[in-house]
Amino acid sequence: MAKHEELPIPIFSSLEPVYGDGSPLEEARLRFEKLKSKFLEIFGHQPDVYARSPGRVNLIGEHIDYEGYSVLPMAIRQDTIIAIRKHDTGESPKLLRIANVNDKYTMCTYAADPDQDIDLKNHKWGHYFICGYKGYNEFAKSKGVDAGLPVGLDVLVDGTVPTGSGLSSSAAFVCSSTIAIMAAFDANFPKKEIAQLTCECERHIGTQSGGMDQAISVMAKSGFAELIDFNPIRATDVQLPAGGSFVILHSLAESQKAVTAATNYNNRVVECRLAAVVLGIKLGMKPQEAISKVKTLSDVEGLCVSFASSRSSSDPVLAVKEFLNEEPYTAEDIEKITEESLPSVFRNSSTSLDVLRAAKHFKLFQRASHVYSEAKRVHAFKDTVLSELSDEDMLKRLGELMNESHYSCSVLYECSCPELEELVKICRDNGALGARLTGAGWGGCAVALVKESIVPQFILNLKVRFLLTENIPLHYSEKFNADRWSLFPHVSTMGAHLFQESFYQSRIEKGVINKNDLGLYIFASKPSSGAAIFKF
Ligand code: NG1
Repeated sequence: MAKHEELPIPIFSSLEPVYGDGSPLEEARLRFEKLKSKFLEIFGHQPDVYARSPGRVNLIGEHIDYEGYSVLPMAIRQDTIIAIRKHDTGESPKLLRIANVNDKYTMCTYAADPDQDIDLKNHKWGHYFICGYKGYNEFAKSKGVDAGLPVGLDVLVDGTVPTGSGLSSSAAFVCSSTIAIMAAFDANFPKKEIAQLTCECERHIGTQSGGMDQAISVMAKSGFAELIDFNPIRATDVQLPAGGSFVILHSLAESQKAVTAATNYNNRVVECRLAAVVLGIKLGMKPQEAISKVKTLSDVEGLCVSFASSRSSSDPVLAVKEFLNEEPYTAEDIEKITEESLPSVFRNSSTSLDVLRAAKHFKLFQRASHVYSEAKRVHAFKDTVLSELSDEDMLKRLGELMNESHYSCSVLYECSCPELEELVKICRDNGALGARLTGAGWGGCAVALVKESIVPQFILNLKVRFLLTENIPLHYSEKFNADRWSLFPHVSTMGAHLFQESFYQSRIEKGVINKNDLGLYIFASKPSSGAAIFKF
């Protein structure tokens, strides 16, 4: 039997295989009906075909996919659905018209030229579709096949993955776009090839994306998290232990990955490359050789491990401690080691040159320590799941690994933010076995591992309850206004306590979110299925 990743994207003629039954199916039916009628209303035609691809939550393995290390995400039920119609080849003008069911996103129109550059300085939501359009063309070329472009396309998008949340709305959009375009051309390929192609084409948006999000969005299987390996891309099913549930919580700080790339996401990619090159040189490579051969920290792991073995260890972090300074490096410090200027080292990557222009210094020790230790935690997580431990002990250990991961992201990789720190702490205070930021960070979501039996209470506490924190004098409680007290009748008899507002309640009161939308910001998720094509 062909391996899962060798199979093409499944094509369904009904929604059940993806959305199951009950309310998720009903909700999906309504979305597809709306998509179809709105498509007709906007474009005056029926769509030819539909594609969907889900968002994901990364359980562990943050900021290591672009360093070549395995990660462990699962798909969530929120997804992006695309309806598409290919124009006849003679039809002109040849345009890509990309509309959205959400009025917040106004229609974007592009020429149908697959070689067009994406205007990175002028970020538009439709750019993500162009990534897929360019990607399909590049992929067809690489296979020596005629992509049949340029051709005009009418496109309508409906996404339910919250944007800027670290749940990969961008990959859900790029993957569903690419698959919809392929389906419109009656093309289909093995999932692992589509995962690779979508990872590469999302880079047209300007982030030096690692590949995890596209891989899980394309290859996910209902009921399983996946261990994703790279080079080549491979997915291994991971059955999560019974009795635990993953709760996803939005910090309400938006993480604008594409806009902040030069100081955040791409900055870390560049710092890791520099850390790897410096380690390579310190461990015996000639500077020129290191610059030309070493792209990621995984490229020098072997050298680091050999060094560690001289100290009876196999931990690459030992080499980091020995050869990298904890103090941040200036560009000049690094150039003394590389014997080449940094703009010259990165001359082929304009997004890396943007990073160099924006950076004051480079924290090589901290970034490398995070990457090597996080890569180990991913395997520890998978080994724990496969171990003989009782479910209870297993969940406890997984929670610990998630907490360690968060600490490393926060302190060594510095990709957290005050809102995520607050949220992670509140999750732990409310009984989560572990909690961590998920995705790129700098805003977006946290994921908490919570015993299934307390999930409803956990969610309720975070949504609406005031938390009892400590005994304090009565006059503090009088600061709360009478209306709010009346929501909590039991409190009036407990005047001598400080009640801290729940994370979300306080934001509702400040008008940051609407209380009717709370379900979008905090929810439990089971592993969902991957990308699909629908032909009805
Ligand atoms: P988000 O921001 O959650 O979509 C990004 C990258 C991933 C990975 C994580 C950090 C893209 C599309 N995704 O995820 O590849 O590097 O950050 O682990 O750039």
